[in-house]
Amino acid sequence: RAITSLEIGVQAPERSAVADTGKGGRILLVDDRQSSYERLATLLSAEHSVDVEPNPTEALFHAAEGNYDLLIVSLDLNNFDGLRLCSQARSLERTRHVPILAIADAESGTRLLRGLEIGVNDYLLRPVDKNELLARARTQIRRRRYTDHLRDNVQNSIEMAITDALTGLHNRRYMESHLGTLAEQASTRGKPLALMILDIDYFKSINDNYGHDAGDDVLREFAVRVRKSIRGIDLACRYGGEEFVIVMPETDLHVAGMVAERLRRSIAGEPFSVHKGTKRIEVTISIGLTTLEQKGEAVADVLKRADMALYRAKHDGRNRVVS
Ligand code: GH3
Ligand code: MG
Ligand code: MG
Ligand code: MG
Repeated sequence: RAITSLEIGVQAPERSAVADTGKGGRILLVDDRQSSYERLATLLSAEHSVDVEPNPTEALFHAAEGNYDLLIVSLDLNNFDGLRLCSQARSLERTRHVPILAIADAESGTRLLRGLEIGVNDYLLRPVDKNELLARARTQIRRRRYTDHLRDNVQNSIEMAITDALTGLHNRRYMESHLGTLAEQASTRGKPLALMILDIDYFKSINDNYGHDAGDDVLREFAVRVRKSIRGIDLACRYGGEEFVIVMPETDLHVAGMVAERLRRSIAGEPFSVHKGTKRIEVTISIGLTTLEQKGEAVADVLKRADMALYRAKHDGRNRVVS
């Protein structure tokens, strides 16, 4: 059954423009008494866009799907316990952060107290006063937007701290903080772990001949091709200037050798576009490959072995995989 939509009045304005007013929110009103929800929806729609859902089971579904800024729940629903909806909304990942404003009869003191205990953010007693309703709704919506904003900022900071800005791959710090864990997991589970170091051949001459920007273009396009060649559980990072490390859990030397060879060919086989596609240049890479040799082996030793293999790949003529 489709949601009862009482979108009376204004459309929700642009989010950024109203971030500090608490107006223009999307509200889901859960109430099964027509006289009550019609009045509340009409009052709220002076500032917000309002959907009404009389059935709490349906309401939970809509709340999870609908990206609401606020749930307003009547605690004196006829056919269902509004408290149960509130507690379910608090436990679902998709609705956990959506504020809840409860509406209750003056006699519902115990239920209200219980509601506040399970995470209802604020409440109003009937008969609901228009200005108080709008003020409390705005406060909750404003707070929600602010905490969303903070959460986004924290998320962005974390991503920036572990990502290489030029290529979008993980950075060296992230790789170094995870390699130990991956090696331990491989050891305890008795699974192989492969690691390769990739280095672009004569990269300095790309910079010298075509400019630093062209060098950056090559690094970016290189990262795109790396991403296409690896699985989701593999860890690819930019280890240094034009040096990359790929860690492949549950991968033995034979399979890793095939992946490395495929990657080498994907680089050498298709020239790289630089200077906005006006110029194409041939690029090759050398790869040093190794695997975790014994349980509990130090990751520094694994890296050293891969680096020695890379050195031999360079020495033997570049554009090759050595293990
Ligand atoms: P080899 O085949 O032995 O690896 O030779 P190479 O020229 O690739 O190696 P070398 O280590 O001599 O040069 C690497 C160059 O990479 C030097 C440095 O200026 C350049 N480089 C490092 N980081 C960046 C970057 O972010 N952008 C660009 N464009 N160049 C970079
Ligand atoms: Mg070098
Ligand atoms: Mg190089
Ligand atoms: Mg290098």
